[in-house]
Amino acid sequence: MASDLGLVREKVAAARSLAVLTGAGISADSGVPTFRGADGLWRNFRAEDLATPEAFDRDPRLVWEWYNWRRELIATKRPNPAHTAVVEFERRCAQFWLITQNVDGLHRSAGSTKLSEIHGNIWKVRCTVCGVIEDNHDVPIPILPFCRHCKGLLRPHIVWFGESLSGGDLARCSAALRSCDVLLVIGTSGIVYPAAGFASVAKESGAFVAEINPDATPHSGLVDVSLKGRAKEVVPLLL
Ligand code: BJW
Ligand code: ZN
Repeated sequence: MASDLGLVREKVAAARSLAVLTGAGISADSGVPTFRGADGLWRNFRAEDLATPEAFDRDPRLVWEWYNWRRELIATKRPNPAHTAVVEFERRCAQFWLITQNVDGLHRSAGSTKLSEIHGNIWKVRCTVCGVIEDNHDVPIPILPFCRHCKGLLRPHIVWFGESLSGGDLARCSAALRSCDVLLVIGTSGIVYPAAGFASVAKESGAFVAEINPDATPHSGLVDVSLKGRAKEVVPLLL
């Protein structure tokens, strides 16, 4: 681990273009539950059952109650040293891009500015009728919430299963993955597409790819180095 750590640190320091992909594991160290695994239950619901357009059409109140519960929880959480280290990577490397699957906004709170929140943001709402997207930090949000412009039903501005990611985000991420010298993959189970394919894209484009995760993942076999450990302990050591 010590020599692997040194190697990744050297690669990061020498990178002219650095990309970082994060998942729920980086926020687990701030106290935000992950989606999967032993502690990975969101109040006894599986993301696959509630995070779908069909679930929202069927029972928007239930889905909004789930999001209210999560907004209440996330509102009390703060970025941890791994989020702060990612901000420092951005400051040090001229060509930097952060791709996060997390919707909690903790990377932005920490100070990251060059990022794609590819699954959206829990602090934004979108009108199901006129499509307007607005910041909304109400905790709790009134159920059901309606658009102040057209009175249409609001939904979380989040990418649910079966929905497409934004084309702009995908293009930006693809450019970063194809051009980076180094990709750090932090705290993701690597099973939700398209993000699950991002490490392969970087690897096939010649990048050095390192994973930081306490557990093995589908990425572990393809990356150059797997650093086994918690994000808040390992990522700051890469500075
Ligand atoms: C730590 C740690 C510590 C813990 N430090 N690490 C078959 C094949 C391929 C694709 C599909 C398929 N069937 C369906 C699909 C498509 C589907 C998909 O991928 N499904 C898979 C489940 C198979 N994908 C989609 O639908 C996407 N859209 C799309 O592809 O459009 C085109 C299309 C549509 C339909 C069919 C085919 C193509 C959209 C995906 C949107 C996902 N959104 C969610 C929910 C958002 C809801 C919300 O948050 O409110 O986003 S799913 C959920 O998983 C959430 C996460 O961002 C995402 C990834 O999870 P993540 O971050 O990896 O978390 P965990 O919990 O899984 O893992 C945590 C990790 O941290 C673990 O490894 C721990 O070990 C580690 N860890 N402590 C470091 N301290
Ligand atoms: Zn509207």
